This record gives sequence, structure tokens and C-alpha cells, in this order.
Amino acid sequence: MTGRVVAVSNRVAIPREGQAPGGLAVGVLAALREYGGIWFGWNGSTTTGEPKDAELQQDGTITYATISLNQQEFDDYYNGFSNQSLWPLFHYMLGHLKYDRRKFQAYVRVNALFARKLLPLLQDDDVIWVHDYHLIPLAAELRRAGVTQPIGFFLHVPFPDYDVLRALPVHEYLLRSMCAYDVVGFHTLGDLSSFQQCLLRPEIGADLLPGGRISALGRRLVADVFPIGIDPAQCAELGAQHQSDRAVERLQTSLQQRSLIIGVDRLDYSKGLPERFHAYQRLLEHYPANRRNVVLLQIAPPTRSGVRTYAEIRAELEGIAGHINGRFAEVDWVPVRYLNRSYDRGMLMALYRYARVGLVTPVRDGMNLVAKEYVAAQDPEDPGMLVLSTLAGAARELREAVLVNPYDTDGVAEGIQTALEMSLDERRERHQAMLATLRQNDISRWRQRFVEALKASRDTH
Ligand code: ADQ
Repeated sequence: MTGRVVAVSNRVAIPREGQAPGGLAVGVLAALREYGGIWFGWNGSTTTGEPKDAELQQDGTITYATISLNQQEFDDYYNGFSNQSLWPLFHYMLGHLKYDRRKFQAYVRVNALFARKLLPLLQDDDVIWVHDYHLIPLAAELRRAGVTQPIGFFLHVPFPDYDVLRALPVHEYLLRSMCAYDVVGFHTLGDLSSFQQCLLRPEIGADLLPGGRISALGRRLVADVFPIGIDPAQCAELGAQHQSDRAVERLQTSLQQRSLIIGVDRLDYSKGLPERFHAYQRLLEHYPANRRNVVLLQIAPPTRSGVRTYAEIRAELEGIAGHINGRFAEVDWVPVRYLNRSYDRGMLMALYRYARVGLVTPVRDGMNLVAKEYVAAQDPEDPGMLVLSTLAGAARELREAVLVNPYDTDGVAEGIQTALEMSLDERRERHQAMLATLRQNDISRWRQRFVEALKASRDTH
């Protein structure tokens, strides 16, 4: 069956000349190229009045359709409810949870606006694929407007257990909204089973049927696990190609044979960065032979600058990095290099490839693509080793990484030491096993499985 795919996400990643797309953009763009379609979302700019209709930009079979948002509405919808309520809640971090009814109402209004602006662009045989926690009510808003096409939802972050979810006053609204979809996808079995348990509660009273199907609120939907993958060949190629970039060579020269430990994360409290810096300090304390011989390169571009906790974590990290450097640095060695900026993918893959250890220690993460990219970018003849948090979705697949609990400072220090000391044979063996997993469940498989499930849901209506 043909029919276009209409992808909807908060932001639209329009590919730029000469830049390799990353993350979910690779999967969404491939689906849109295969079936033709639209990518709809916010264009990154705000206005003072009522937003205009979507601006369309054509590129082959893909139409990018973007809208601006009213400044105040954007603040309340994005910085407010999405990132001060849903983000911490879904990451099990109730200490960061804030709720404001006014911001929640803006969230619902922006979703209704998305639905209104998308509606005129839809065709009868489209399937609609909605991404992430910013847009949970979108299907319900589209249904209200008479849309009957299949609508799927993929959650890129974890889905919490009922006892955590119910801390949010409007949790029942969220659950009901999710039942307006035909397919609901998660990264891990744990997330899926939390969702199913929530739907079994008396508020929803769903029935779980065979084959991942659910009967809830008079509708049928399918909920399943679709762990997002990467394009391992692209990561390996970029890593090898950019090895001789000037900046990478300058880094190599400056390291003078020291072992590089790399961390690459958005500056976000879910990524466990203070915990990671403390563990690195513990490594230098407990395994003093590493002093002068290792360098931690932490790349962490700031995000969500409109949310105060993000400014706070930035200040906290600067303090810890300064403290470690002040305590351990020598005239010709600085233990932590901490950079608040983005790099293009080629450079990033080359840095991954050069690093002896990839340190990925979120305190909670839906999947974590950096972990997968780090493994894929390695030289198979002499691969570096991944130290990975058990609290990242990626740990369910990358079982051969050195697995650590990010809250266990001594344990993470020990894990880094294990990775640094690991023999070449063992590194190769573990790398091969992880690469095989990444190849088997790559980004193409992710989008194929999701789009197929969505198209199949039309056939069973
Ligand atoms: P994120 O929280 O953004 O994604 P992650 O999965 O690691 O986390 O993806 C980050 C992407 O941005 C990676 O492709 C990485 O290469 C890139 N990136 C990070 N820092 C960068 C930098 N300094 N310069 C350039 N690029 C950088 C959310 C969820 C995750 C889930 C993904 C996809 O929080 O759990 O894995 O969506 O579903």
C-alpha cells in the first residue's frame, strides 16, 4: 500500500548543505524519501500575534511545513509544561518537577494550533507519525477535527511507572490522549510495560489483547517497543574520513599520547554530568597512575536556556570542572577539558574514534544515541571501550559495554579503569558483538517497523 508519511515533531530538521543529518532526522528523512511526505513542526521563530499558516518548502518528494509560535505561548508550552513538567516527570526526576495550570493550558492550545495548521495539508491515504512528549495531545486534537487516518506516536524519552506519573495533576489527561493514537511506540520493554500498567488502572480500564493490541476508551491501539538505532556505516565512515581534520590533529598533538576519555551530551541534568565529573575525580584519587596520563574531554552544548535549572547545572559543572583542574592540574597537564559547544557530525565521529573510552552515564535516558555512535565510530582493529549507564535505554542492547550505575561514584571510577586497562583482544571481541547488534537494529529498521505498524493499523480498522 502506498500513501504518504506525515511526520510531526516540535522542531523540523531541514538538512543543510554539506552536513550529515544525525539522530532521528536520519530515520524520519528516510521514511519521507521512501513514501514521499511532509515534515511538519515549529520553525524556531516566535511572533507576537497569531501564527500564520505553515510555510512550505519543497525538496524532491519531501515538503517541509513549518509554523512560528506566539512568544508567550511558546514559553509556556515548551519551556513550561514540556520541559519543566513532562521532561523531569518522564525521567523519574520529581525533584525538578514543576506544574502550573496556565502552562499546561498553553500546551493544549499549542497542540490544537498544530492540529489546525496541519489539517489542510493532509490527504486521505496519509499516515501521520507524531514525535515526542511535546505533542501527546495532537492525535486527540486531530480526531476532534475529523481526522480518521492512522496516527502513530513515538516517545523518545522514558515512560515512567504509574506511581511517578500520577505526581502530575493531569496524568489522566495524558493517558487518555495517548489512547487517541493507533500505534504508540517506546524505546524499551520497561517503558512499554509502564504504559500498559497505567492503562490498566481504573481511570482508563483498558484491556490488553494479544499481539500488543489494547482496547481502551472504545478504541483499539497497538503499543510496542521500537528501539531507535543509528546508521553504523555512516558513523564509521565519517569517523575515519575526519581523522585528519586540522582540529582533530591539533587535539592529538596536544594530548601527547595521553588516553582520551570523551563525553558528549546536551547540557541536561538527565545526562548525569556532575555525577560523571565526580566519578572522574574519584578515578584520579583511587588510581593515581592516571594522573598526567588521561584527559577527560566533555562536550556539552547548552540547551533550553529559557529554563532556569539548565543555567544552574551549567554553573554547577563549571564549578566542579574548575575544582578538579585546580586540584590536579600541572603546568603541562589539565585533567578536564570542558567545552560548551556543538560540533558537526564528522568531527564528532572522529573524536569518538580517537577516544580510548566513551563515557555515557545519564541518570536516566530513553535510549542515548551517543553510546551507539561511539561504538560504531571505533576502529575495529583497535577499538575504544564504552562505559555505559544501566539507566540508559541503550544498556538493554549494548550488553558488552562496561555497565555502571551513574550514582555509584566508586563504581563508575572502577568502570573507567576497567575500560582503560582492557586488553586489545577483549576490546575487539566486545566491539564486534556490539557492532553486530547495532547493524541488526539500525535506523532503517526502526523507521520501517514503525511505518509498517502504522500502515497495518489502517488495514485492521
Ligand atoms: P537526546 O537527549 O538529545 O535525545 P541522544 O540520544 O544522545 O540524546 O542524542 C543526541 C544527538 O545529538 C546525538 O546524535 C549526538 O551525536 C548529537 N550531539 C550531542 N552533542 C552534540 C554536540 N556537542 N555537537 C553535535 N552533536 C551533538 C532524545 C532522548 C534520547 C534518545 C533520542 C532519540 O533523550 O534518550 O536516544 O532522543 O530517540
